[in-house]
Amino acid sequence: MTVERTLAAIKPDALEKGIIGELCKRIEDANLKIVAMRMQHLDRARAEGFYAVHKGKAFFDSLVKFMTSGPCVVMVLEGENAIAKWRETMGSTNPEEAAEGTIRCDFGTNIERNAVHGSDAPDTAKFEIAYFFEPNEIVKYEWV
Ligand code: IDP
Ligand code: MG
Repeated sequence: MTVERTLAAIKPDALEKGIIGELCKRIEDANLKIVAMRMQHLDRARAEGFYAVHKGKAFFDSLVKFMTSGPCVVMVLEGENAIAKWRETMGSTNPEEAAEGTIRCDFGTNIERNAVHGSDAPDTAKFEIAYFFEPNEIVKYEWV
């Protein structure tokens, strides 16, 4: 087991639903520690840069529009196998295919408005964390 960090985001659809607290609770219940957190309303350039890997795909323009439609909560999560664990806690991209009890199953509206984001691999986690946070914005504390 290795301690990892991953970038998580609560997307604008989840803020509209008033479930920030519920989602933070699920994060901590999954033994993932929130070590950085900020509310941020992405502008177009910021959202396009974040999702650059999807540029050219049919859903890209709509995704950018959605992600800039309201604020997000961006976070760094830390824990053992944090990247895979957060992906499991979120569930599949399409809420209709997401396993029962996952966030996207419980709160996703459709394949685009799916409540949360999570990095998918160590290299993307590194890029995405640095995209939103300076090293000195990531804090250290122990659970006792
Ligand atoms: P992920 O968020 O589960 O990693 P990705 O394939 O990386 O899924 O897609 C990024 C985001 O783009 C998704 O979370 C979702 O909001 C949106 N998205 C992905 N596929 C589609 C699609 O087929 N139609 C509309 N939106 C999509
Ligand atoms: Mg992805």
